[in-house]
Amino acid sequence: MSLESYDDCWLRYEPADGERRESYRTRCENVYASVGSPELGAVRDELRRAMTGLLEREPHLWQHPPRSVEGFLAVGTPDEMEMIADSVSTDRVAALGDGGFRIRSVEWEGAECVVVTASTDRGLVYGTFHLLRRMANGHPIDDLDVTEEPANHERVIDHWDDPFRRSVERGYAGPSIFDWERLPDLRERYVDYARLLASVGINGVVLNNVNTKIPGRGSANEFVSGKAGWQLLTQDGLEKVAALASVFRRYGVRPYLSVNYAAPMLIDDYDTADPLDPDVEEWWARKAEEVYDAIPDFGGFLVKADSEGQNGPYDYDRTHAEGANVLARALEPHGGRVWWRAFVYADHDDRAVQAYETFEPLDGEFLDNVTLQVKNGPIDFQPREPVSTLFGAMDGTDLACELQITQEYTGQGVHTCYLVPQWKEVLDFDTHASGEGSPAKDVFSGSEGAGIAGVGVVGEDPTWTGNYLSQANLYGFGRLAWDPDLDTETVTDEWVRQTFGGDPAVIDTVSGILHDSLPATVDYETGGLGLIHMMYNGEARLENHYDPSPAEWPGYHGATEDGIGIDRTSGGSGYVGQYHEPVAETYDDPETCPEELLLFFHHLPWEYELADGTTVVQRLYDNCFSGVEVVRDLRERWQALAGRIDDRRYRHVAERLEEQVVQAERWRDTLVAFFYEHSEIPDEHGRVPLTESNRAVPPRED
Ligand code: GCV
Repeated sequence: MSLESYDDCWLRYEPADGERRESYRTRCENVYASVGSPELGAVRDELRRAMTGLLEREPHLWQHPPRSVEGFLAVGTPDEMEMIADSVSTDRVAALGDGGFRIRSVEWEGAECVVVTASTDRGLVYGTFHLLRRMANGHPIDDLDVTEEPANHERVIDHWDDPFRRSVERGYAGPSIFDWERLPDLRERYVDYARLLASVGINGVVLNNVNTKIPGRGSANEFVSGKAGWQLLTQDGLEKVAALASVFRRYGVRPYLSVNYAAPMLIDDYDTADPLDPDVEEWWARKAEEVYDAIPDFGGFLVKADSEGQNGPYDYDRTHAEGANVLARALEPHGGRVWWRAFVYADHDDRAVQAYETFEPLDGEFLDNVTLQVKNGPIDFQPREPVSTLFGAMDGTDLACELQITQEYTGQGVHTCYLVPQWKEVLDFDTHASGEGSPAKDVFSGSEGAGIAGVGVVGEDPTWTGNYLSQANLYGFGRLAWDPDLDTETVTDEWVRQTFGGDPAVIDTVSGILHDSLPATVDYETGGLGLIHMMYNGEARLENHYDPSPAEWPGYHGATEDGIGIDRTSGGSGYVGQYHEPVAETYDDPETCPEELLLFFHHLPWEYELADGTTVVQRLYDNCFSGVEVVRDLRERWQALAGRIDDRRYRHVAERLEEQVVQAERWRDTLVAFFYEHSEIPDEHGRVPLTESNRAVPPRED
């Protein structure tokens, strides 16, 4: 625990094992690190903290290469440090992209050294964290020869934090960590957040919610709802952002802001925000100048336009490209970027088709400093969805994949649901855009303006993430954004070892729990055949999204007495036709469509036979039941760790798994009752109970 009493997450730096510790001490007890830039200050601070933990000795920091010691760690650029220039190929280092680094074990004047080098200071930060990760994982450091560069240029966390109420939309870990009322006063927690982010390679943070206006509260001019994000664009607001930027800068993290499309009206009483109006254009240009005067390394603006009540170019009959480009022109002279979200839906019978229909025709029309940010699936972060059709459809536009780290639909701050396997599926999905072997991840790493964005998960809770095990999702997001080729097992193993130490029984158990958690959630929350939106929404604005309530959403699952699922085939909504061949053909036919997506693409009779002869309804029952069994098993596996990990963390997770079992049972009972009510086909094992308490909640009437 840090002084402010919150968790260190994966940066615990527990003492290394005896044998390993000697080797680490030889090479790292003395540190020769360059000084100067803010990033180097962060490197030195981290090394001091980490080595004190790992080596159980405070390191000695040198300003020149020490000659009286057995070995040392050197961190710096070859330009600044001759000893480093002697130890690595300077050409190779110079060729590294921004953030890339090189680590080598070398002998230098008889001393056993480790060299961490890069061509940029940010690269030194990442290289340092990489070395520390290896040490925290207990790996040897006497024979290192590592070169890494981030695959994706932009690796950003999007906070859905309301700066003035300090709440977090879809946040399950308490209030926002950003205390805007007290800013520009700084807190130690900002530094620790920046450390966590940089340690996994995140290089951007959007500080405020994309919902800059509360839906349903009238037009921009009537905006009354409580001073949301747009106020950060005023002088006072920018001073606060600049203060945060001064912390993040040391860790190579750039700040971004979500802006309301009608900002000229909200801030300066303009009577239009029409992107083609010259006064509006000038307003954005002036605003960008003000922002960059205050924060020279500002990243840019994120915009949710024409979606769920937010203002946008449609208010003026302009396209999204026209809308985005006016902001892009304003940011361009300062090196800034517009992140424009593709999350739009309205008035369409099948919401899945809309993002593609809106944006694909605009391919090539966005300026170079616009990134189109697309959610991983066509609907909305469901436990399982097919991959968005826009990936692979817009090669004239920089695309970013938006993933949701916070668990809006996957058990919120309570359920253990490890999302790395879901994200791997998205990143590895073969779009076939340029024939076989065109994985989606190549789209996000394909250019400087592309990347990966994740909806943030942290809050004031001492665990940061609400559920302790959800820290693994934040960790995994960063690691995959840096290197989407990492396999799930590697990411899991790294996180577990750094978080819980080296006890093999603990590593096996925690890794196994994480591994089995997503399939279980998919099973009890959906029945596992591609159904979506089975959750409770509640009265307008309650939007619980945690409890089960399938009857609320007939348009999303299509359950009728003759069958279930939505027909998105060529004969149905046609969504399937947005994929390249042979994906389209495969999904179009229920015989070839992968079972886990079957009911997303097809409306099928309840007694439709699956490949193994089981009927659809029976498989739905079976999956709901087995999902609960797995969660019970997860709970027991965790209970076997009593006494093997500290009591505080043990109890925290144990309590949440208890709750998850109860909640999974509610999901199961509600869903199977719902399937039974519509199909009138009993479970062949006689397990389906139908009682007043699990009868599906009736649809909302608004
Ligand atoms: C920020 C879903 C969520 C909303 C979210 C929206 C979005 O609808 O429930 O909370 O709003 O997605 O991504 O813009």
